[in-house]
Amino acid sequence: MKQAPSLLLVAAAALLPTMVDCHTVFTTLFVNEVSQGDGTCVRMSMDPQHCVDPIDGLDSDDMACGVNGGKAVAFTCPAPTDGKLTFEWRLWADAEQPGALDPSHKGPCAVYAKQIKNMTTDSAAGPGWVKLWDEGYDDASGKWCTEKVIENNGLMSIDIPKSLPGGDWLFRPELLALHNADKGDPQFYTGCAQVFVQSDKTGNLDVPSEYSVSIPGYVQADTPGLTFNIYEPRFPYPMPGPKVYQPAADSEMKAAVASTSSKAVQQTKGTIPPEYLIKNANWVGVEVSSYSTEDGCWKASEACYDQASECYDSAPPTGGANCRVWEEKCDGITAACSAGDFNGPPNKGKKLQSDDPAPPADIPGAANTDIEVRRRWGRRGTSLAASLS
Ligand SMILES: *[C@@H]1O[C@H](CO)[C@@H](O)[C@H](O)[C@H]1NC(C)=O
Ligand SMILES: [Cu+2]
Repeated sequence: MKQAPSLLLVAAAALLPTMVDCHTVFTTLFVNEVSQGDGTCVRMSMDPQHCVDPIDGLDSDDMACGVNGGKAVAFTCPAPTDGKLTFEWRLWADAEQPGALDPSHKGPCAVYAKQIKNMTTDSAAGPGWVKLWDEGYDDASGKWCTEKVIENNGLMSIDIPKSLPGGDWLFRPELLALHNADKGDPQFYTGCAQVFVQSDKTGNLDVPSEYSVSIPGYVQADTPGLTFNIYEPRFPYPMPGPKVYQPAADSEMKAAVASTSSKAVQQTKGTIPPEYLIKNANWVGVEVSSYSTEDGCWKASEACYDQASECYDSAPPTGGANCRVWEEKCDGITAACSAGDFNGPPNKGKKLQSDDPAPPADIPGAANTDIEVRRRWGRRGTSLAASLS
């Protein structure tokens, strides 16, 4: 039974030499169930052949936001203070084939977050990470978290805790596959979403040290949750990493947010230009300058193709479908120039049809809602007890 997956892999690899084996990659962020577009605001490996691979080395800086995750992407997606974030995992980055994760990849999931002062220059790797949610093995359903992610078509959601201070944040979904953990090979998958939290709270998240960890550094090869044998399990599963931080319910959170102001912090960096005609991951195409001469026409054609090149060069493994749509616009300008129509551009300012795929299925509810509800009940219970005594 344990041999089957690897035989399948060998067979598949022989048939399709370019096919990547069945790991996974975080490709797409949804804010309040709205897709931000494949790769938009997402730090992922830029290598199409290896973007779905697990992180190589527990002490690697890639543990923070994945391969190439140390470099900011151009866009940071805004989200309301208690907004819902959904992370989509895929077997194939460009969704050329469906699927989120191979069923053999059983293990826990988590979402971490880190407050960022400067998205361009601050390091993702290093201290300051808090865990907002995790789930390991669910006794009631007999399922690992990764199995639930597969059932949810690769979608994993959390609510942003209301009391997180506003500004730039990295949100880091994490899957840990334990199918080879008994052989010393726990497989971490991660990436990061750049999110601007729109809150009227400002200041630094300064949490008690037991909640805040450094990534890499928060797990070691001998951490019990990383050596767990899923074929001969001895539950409960020891969840790796720090305790989950529940700022909305914790009184220390008030102290954690240094100052408050009455206005929501305005995003100034990493905004997506509103006038774009089409977007591909972290690139947008903007209209070329108007022209009324032959020379101007050819210059516009060239400027259009220059943007297309930037699009392809910046496209992550989720693909360049919208770069091709943009290129067709350039072909249209070129055709007009060739035909002697030197007034343009044609269809000036017209939005182009975007190929962003819809979510693969219904988006699941936030996984950390349970925690909040339980805490609220807990508090209500306490105050009820107080009023009765
Ligand atoms: C981040 O740092 C860079 C380089 O020092 C600077 O140009 C940029 O303005 C900074 N951004 C913010 C939001 O402070
Ligand atoms: Cu794998």
